[in-house]
Amino acid sequence: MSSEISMEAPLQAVPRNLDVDRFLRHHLTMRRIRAFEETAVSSLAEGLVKGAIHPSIGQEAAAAGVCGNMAADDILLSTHRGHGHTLAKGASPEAMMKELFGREGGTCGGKGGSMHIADFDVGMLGANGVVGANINIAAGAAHAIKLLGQDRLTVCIFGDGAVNRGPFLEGLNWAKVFDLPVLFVCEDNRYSATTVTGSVTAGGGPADRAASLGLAAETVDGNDIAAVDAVAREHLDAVRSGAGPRFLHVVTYRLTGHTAVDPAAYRPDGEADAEWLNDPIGRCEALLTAHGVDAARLQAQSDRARDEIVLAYQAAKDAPWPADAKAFEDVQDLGAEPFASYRPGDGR
Ligand SMILES: Cc1ncc(C[n+]2csc(CCOP(=O)(O)OP(=O)(O)O)c2C)c(N)n1
Ligand SMILES: [Mg+2]
Repeated sequence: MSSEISMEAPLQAVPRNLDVDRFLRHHLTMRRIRAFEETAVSSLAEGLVKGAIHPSIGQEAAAAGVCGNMAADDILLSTHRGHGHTLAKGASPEAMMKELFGREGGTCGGKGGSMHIADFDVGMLGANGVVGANINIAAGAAHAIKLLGQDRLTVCIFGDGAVNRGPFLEGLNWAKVFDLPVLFVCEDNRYSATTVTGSVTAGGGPADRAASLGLAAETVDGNDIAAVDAVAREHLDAVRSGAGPRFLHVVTYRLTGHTAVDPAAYRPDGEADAEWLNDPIGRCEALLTAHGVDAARLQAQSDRARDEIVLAYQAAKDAPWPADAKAFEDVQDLGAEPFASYRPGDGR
């Protein structure tokens, strides 16, 4: 596996009048996500990451194109594969790396880890380890926005596996019945852990299911940053202007295993190698090159992203462990057993 750019990456139809600065920003976001996750994977091997991590390597255009178009006070719900979404929404890579390492200064004080990263300061309500559970939380957040009469929206990103769970029906139905300001985004990497999702999904797929509930739904090539950017903006604008819930089916591919330690031996030989030619970062770089951006500029952006993540890694590694007493902060029902009789340091 390599994240080197293939200069043979297929060129998408080159849009005229490309806003180069806009796509340089998307490129930097994708490079930051890639660097963050490659560093997280190597840090896991070093024993620094506590718990599992689920890389989104290969899926960065979905994060950049959707979350990069959200307003600062819009609300985001993500999944177990949420580093990219969280970074693109504006969370600090240093605080996120500390969170992965379980250290003080992590976005959740080191108590959440990768699968429960939340950063309310940037409107990121949480990653979620329960497949599909974020869909109903997103409907609730959108309902709150509507009841409060606020001018913001909710984006809920979930995987293709989530469309086969009950909350998909419950959350989309609720959102449509109450005309809530929420954009549902199915980030379809074609696998649900070790299962090819299409082999266990009846009917026409995610967009058809959403359309059956009356949501305007669109499918887009999720490795084409120009397409994701355009379609996400259109749907976010519509939701923001009061059109009710909408649905995006973003088709991409998971270039790594399900977790960082999964060799993905269940895949057909050569499948992932072929998909590396469709790497969204390579395609974005080809797009920018076709619009006159020189290789040195792209390399400078990659170096900048890499340097930033090296600093985040070092800061996380040097950060202290949280004080024992912090384990009892932000915990509900402190008066109930086992907490009532438990004191920091007990039983260790
Ligand atoms: C309710 C529930 N069932 C099963 C699992 C175990 N599990 C973790 S990730 C995963 C696959 C999810 O696939 P998808 O929604 O496509 O997300 P992806 O991992 O591809 O990003 C499963 C089955 C879980 N976390 N939650
Ligand atoms: Mg999937």
